[in-house]
Amino acid sequence: MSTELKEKPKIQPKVERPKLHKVILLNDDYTPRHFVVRVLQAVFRIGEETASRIMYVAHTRGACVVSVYPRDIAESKATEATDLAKGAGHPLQFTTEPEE
Ligand code: TYC
Repeated sequence: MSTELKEKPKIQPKVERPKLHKVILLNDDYTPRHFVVRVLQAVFRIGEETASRIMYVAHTRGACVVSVYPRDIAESKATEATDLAKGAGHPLQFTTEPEE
């Protein structure tokens, strides 16, 4: 009988990390810029300078990624921000999509 030590095959459990989802701010022609900045600050807990930069990118390019989160958090933040704007009579929209 061989006493040779055989290396055990390493079993790697295949656990896929759930994809993060992007929250995307969409531009529109009506929502005042300062309101967009305020919503970003309130819902995404970011400073005025960062919020202004994100708002300006969406304003000039049509859309801007605000942040990434696990799917349920991304969706609830997008809904919260869109509803906040709707409640104030603005058409501001946020969407989500999975990261590549
Ligand atoms: N385009 C808007 C305006 O000129 C401002 C705005 C910026 C609206 C970014 C939405 O995601 C947005 N008043």
